[in-house]
Amino acid sequence: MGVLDAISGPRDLRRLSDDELETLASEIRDLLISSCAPVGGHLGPNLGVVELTMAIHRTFDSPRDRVVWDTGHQAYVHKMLTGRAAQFDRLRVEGGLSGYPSREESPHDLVENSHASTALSYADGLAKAYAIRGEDRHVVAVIGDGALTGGMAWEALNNIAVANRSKLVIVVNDNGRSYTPTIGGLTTALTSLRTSPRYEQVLDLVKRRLNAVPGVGPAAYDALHAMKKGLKDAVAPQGLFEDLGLKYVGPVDGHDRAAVEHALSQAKKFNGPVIVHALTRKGFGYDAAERHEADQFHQVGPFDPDSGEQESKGTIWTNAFTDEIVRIGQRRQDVVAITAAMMHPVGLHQFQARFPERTFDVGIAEQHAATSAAGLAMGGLHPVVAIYATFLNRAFDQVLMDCALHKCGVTFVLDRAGVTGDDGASHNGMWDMSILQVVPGLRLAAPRDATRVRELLNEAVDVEDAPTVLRFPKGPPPADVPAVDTISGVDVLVRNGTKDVLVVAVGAMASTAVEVADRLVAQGIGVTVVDPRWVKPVNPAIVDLARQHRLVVSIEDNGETGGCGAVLLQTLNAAGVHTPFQLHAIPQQFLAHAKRGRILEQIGLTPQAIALGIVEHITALGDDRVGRTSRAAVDADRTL
Ligand SMILES: Cc1ncc(C[n+]2csc(CCOP(=O)(O)OP(=O)(O)O)c2C)c(N)n1
Repeated sequence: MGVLDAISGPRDLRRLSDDELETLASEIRDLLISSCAPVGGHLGPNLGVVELTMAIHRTFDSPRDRVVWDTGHQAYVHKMLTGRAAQFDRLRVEGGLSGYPSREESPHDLVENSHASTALSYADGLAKAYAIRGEDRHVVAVIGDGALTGGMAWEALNNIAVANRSKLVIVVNDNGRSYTPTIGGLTTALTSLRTSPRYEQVLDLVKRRLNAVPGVGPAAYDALHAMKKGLKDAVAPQGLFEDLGLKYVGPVDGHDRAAVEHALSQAKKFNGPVIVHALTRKGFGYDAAERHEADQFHQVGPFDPDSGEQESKGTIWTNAFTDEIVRIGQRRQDVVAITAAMMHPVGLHQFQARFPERTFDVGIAEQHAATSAAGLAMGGLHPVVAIYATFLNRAFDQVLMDCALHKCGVTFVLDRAGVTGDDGASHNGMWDMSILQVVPGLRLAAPRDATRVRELLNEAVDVEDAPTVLRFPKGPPPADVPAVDTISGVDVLVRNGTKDVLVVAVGAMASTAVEVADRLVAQGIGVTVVDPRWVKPVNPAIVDLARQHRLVVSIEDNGETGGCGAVLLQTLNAAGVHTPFQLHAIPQQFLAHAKRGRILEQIGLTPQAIALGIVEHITALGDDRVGRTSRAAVDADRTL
């Protein structure tokens, strides 16, 4: 039996010897590697926080003291130390452990958000609540240097700096990287703090002397702090956090557990907000991860644990964007690209390699990305902002007021739209087409295949007087779905028999719609399938087509409320077209993690379920075709 097997909660850590703790760290690393190998996950960040997490749980008393993980992707070790190590064989699989903290799993988990840069605000609120309620509890927020580039983190720091009663310890886990190296002035400042050995040596000396004095507490700490401030001015003049008025301990070697514990204990004794600056290495202890240049296994797919070789993802939707944006960049000198700390995942790396001066990594700062893009557009360029669909939520007001109100020609490219699956509720890109519907003037395109990604991207960057958006899903694109006809910009994908059902397929749901059509045609139902390509604004050709059919069906991989189907229905009503309508979309719920295909099955976004729904609806419509359609419904039950 290993040391980890005997850990049922953080308190068990306290009785371990130094040797046992070292063994534990290596067992944790082995389990991280073996459990990520088959399913992938955030291996690199977790390898980097093994000692840090052990130190936190030895110093604080979770769940009474609260530990808030920013983003939450680095909480695997925390899960192992809070009694869940045995469940790691079911990490990130349906019904198994989530890849993020999960309140359902454990009272040690609190924030399961996964959108970055929120931990300090949660922690600020928690610590204030405990102070007001007179509860003697500490709050520990762990935030990476990447997440620290997000605006919310700075809004929180501004408030925390004056929250003197807050028993709040902010651990800055500084590995110098988001996916790729973190960029910006903040990083430069952190680097200066990190690389001032003289400062550290002297500080260590001071600390040791102080600790030799019995009863180290706030007073001694203050003395230390005052001395440190003087030193800092001499050797680290940028004093990032202290200039904000925040107490600062560090930098400390985040892989030296004892040193981290020492720093955390100092911070804990202070009983006010303190920053502990820990230096770590992403992927630490696993050669393949440490050597991996693109992201040090930040988010790895399935891989061979011995060689570290990753399974090929094959062709994904993103690849079409990657190629086409380079082509556009060659032909248009005014096109510039922005990523929010995700150069490779959103496919901008080749554009960056070709046009480094026209590529901006703004850090985890989607709001800034959007408004900076507005500025770039006002300055005569055409920015392409490539982000994951779920993270656009962050920048809604910036898209609305800063881009759209000012009629700025900015193109947003939303990757991982629709159901993404494995990463759970907060990563599904199921909100974008609803929130964007309310933006006046904005044009939204949903490509159905890789060819349409290229086509629509070119059309989007030609729009100079309004924001444009392109959204496409995770994973491999379907084989191209050819059009049999085009009506005023609307592609007709299937036209078969009588005009019974008009299926309006949004983006990636087009190939599903074509399969639906096959099933309906087999039942003797006439179907037209169209792909509007541009789904906002609604193309008047769709209104005309809807008038000519007996049932309109819309299919989209976006939330059902306020999405394309809902707006189409509203548009039809306004035009006096009262053709019966059936909407297929994602139910407006937070979806638990599972494979994308499984979730689509569960929510009924499969060809079989949609076809069945249509047959039932057509049957219920009755009239002169009742005989035929009821027969169809019976057949459908049997064969669909
Ligand atoms: C708002 C938002 N944008 C983008 C992401 C995607 N993302 C997840 S982790 C990460 C990098 C985080 O870097 P850091 O905070 O330094 O943590 P590390 O993995 O280095 O420990 C990014 C960009 C996100 N989770 N949230």
